[in-house]
Amino acid sequence: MSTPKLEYFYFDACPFCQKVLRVIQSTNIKVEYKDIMSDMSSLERLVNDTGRRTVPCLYIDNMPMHESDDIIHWIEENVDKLEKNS
Ligand SMILES: N[C@@H](CCC(=O)N[C@@H](CS)C(=O)NCC(=O)O)C(=O)O
Repeated sequence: MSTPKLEYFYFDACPFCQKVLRVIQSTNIKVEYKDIMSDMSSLERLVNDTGRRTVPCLYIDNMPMHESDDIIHWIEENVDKLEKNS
């Protein structure tokens, strides 16, 4: 089975995003970063898909997940099957 594609929507000054980022970095999982402050197409996609501009949001195979604690919990539960950076 292939590993899920992960896209991480965030902006730098968001403390909830930083909390999730620390887990992304410590687990070394591979994500595509989507900075909604510098990339308007990512912001538009987030708003179109979720009706909100709230971050952090982790897209798991194109399914958006909000809430930093839920995202961290999901990463910790699934870390063994996620692709890592080389
Ligand atoms: N309970 C949420 C809080 C997320 C949150 O408040 N994010 C702020 C940035 S720090 C935000 O995106 N605010 C803009 C909005 O919700 O429209 C979490 O833990 O992820």
